[in-house]
Amino acid sequence: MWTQDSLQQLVRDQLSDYLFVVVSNREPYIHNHVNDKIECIVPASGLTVALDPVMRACGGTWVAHGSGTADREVVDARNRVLVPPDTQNYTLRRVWLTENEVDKYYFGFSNETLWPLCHIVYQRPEFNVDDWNTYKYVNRLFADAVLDEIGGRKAFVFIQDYHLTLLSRMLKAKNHRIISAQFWHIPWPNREAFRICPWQNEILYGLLGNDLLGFHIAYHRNNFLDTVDRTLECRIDYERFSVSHADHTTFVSPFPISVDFDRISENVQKPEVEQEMTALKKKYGLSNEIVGIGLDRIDYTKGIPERLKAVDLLLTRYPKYKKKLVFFQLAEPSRIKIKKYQDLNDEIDNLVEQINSKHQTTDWKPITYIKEHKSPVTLRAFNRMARFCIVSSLHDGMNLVAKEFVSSRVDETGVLILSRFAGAARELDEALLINPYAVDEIAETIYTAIEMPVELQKKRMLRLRHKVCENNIYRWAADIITELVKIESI
Ligand code: ADQ
Repeated sequence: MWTQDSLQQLVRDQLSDYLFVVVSNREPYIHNHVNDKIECIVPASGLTVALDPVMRACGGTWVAHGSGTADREVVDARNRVLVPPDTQNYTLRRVWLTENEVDKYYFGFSNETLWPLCHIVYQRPEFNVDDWNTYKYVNRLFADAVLDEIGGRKAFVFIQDYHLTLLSRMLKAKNHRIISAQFWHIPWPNREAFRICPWQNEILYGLLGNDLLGFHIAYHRNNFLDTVDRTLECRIDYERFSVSHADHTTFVSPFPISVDFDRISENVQKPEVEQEMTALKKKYGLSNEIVGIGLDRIDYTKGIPERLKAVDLLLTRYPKYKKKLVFFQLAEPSRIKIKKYQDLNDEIDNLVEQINSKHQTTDWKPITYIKEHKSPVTLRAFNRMARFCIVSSLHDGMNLVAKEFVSSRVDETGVLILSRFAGAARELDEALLINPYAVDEIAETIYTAIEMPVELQKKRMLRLRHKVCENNIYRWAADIITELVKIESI
């Protein structure tokens, strides 16, 4: 079983000569001005939520875009600040970007091109050459910051996600003592989907600058290898899952990401979570209602309208649940500068209003929509109060909400309803699996979840908890580090 301590030991034993550097677009802690104070928040991002415990264990430096309104005020002369605020285990080095750069590199190329390209949810990607040029330029800005942190030392650079596909080659061109791994947090689509990208060669070539490339599941790894095979002149070894291109070899493997099971299981039992549950019950007038939850960034990949329609259908088909069921949709607005996200926000607002006005009575409404960022304590409280949690992603790399729900269920009850098209479904097959496009199927599955006897809930939940406990976030990081060390010694 991997723990924070055993991961720390692994890093000490295997990487002691190396500086450990994580690079991502999103920063793990954001400082914002709130009224007259500076407040530090943890963003709603699966990537940062997963990697923070790894950095707490490993120490080192995390390089990321400084996006908070007060970020510049808390850094030193080299743009660094120690985080987490209470324990200060590692350094956060902030990279500054102009509004124009953020528009084109982040909202543009990353989220209007690569995001819809890799998620097959029938949203057409935009291909804009200006965005692409800015994306290249911003990758260079990140490379400069990372190289500055490393100096001439040996370093293990762990690059995150689709915002930084060109980084590894930029780093290695300047410092050959760098080893790099990159983890792709979203799905990799089939080659027919990827080949429409006018810059596919540059992106694939960029990613193959890494020594190790990780995906959540073997299916995404296989799609990637197939894409490379059809696009670049290269040699693929399907025994070792490696790609040799020019004079460099990249190993490509699945590493299913996870959460800090022990920490969540411990935190949900703290008095502040109990107090929050009491406060929430009072605020929303709950006594013996059946509570369902959905908990997401507002994104068109997460299938939020589909699940709300399923709640509507359930109540139409089984009116006995009227006044008995309350579904809480917690949702943090995300990428709101992009038109498709604005439209989705409007669609959800309208749906909630329509469904509530169709079913509500004087003292009850079926859906409570909480559209804001919530603290971990509040999220844990909802996870504990829920009879069922719906994760209905139309396509998702992994989905940590599912694993957080399981980790929170210290009482071993509760039912997870999980999309077959989320990477998490490969592991968590004791959940009730759904096709998220089939509203009728979701509605019937909610019915099954509500009616499931406690003994059966426990049987399934125990198995789920066992899996998430064993395949925790420390194991994910340890597997990547172990693989990298193996590659280094080949
Ligand atoms: P995301 O698409 O960001 O991650 P996910 O894995 O579901 O998605 O994580 C979302 C995180 O945001 C969770 O930790 C959740 O608790 C939190 N959150 C949701 N709503 C919130 C709210 N209202 N307030 C505060 N926090 C909230 C990407 C990929 C995923 C992959 C992760 C990690 O899209 O497939 O699982 O990276 O690799």
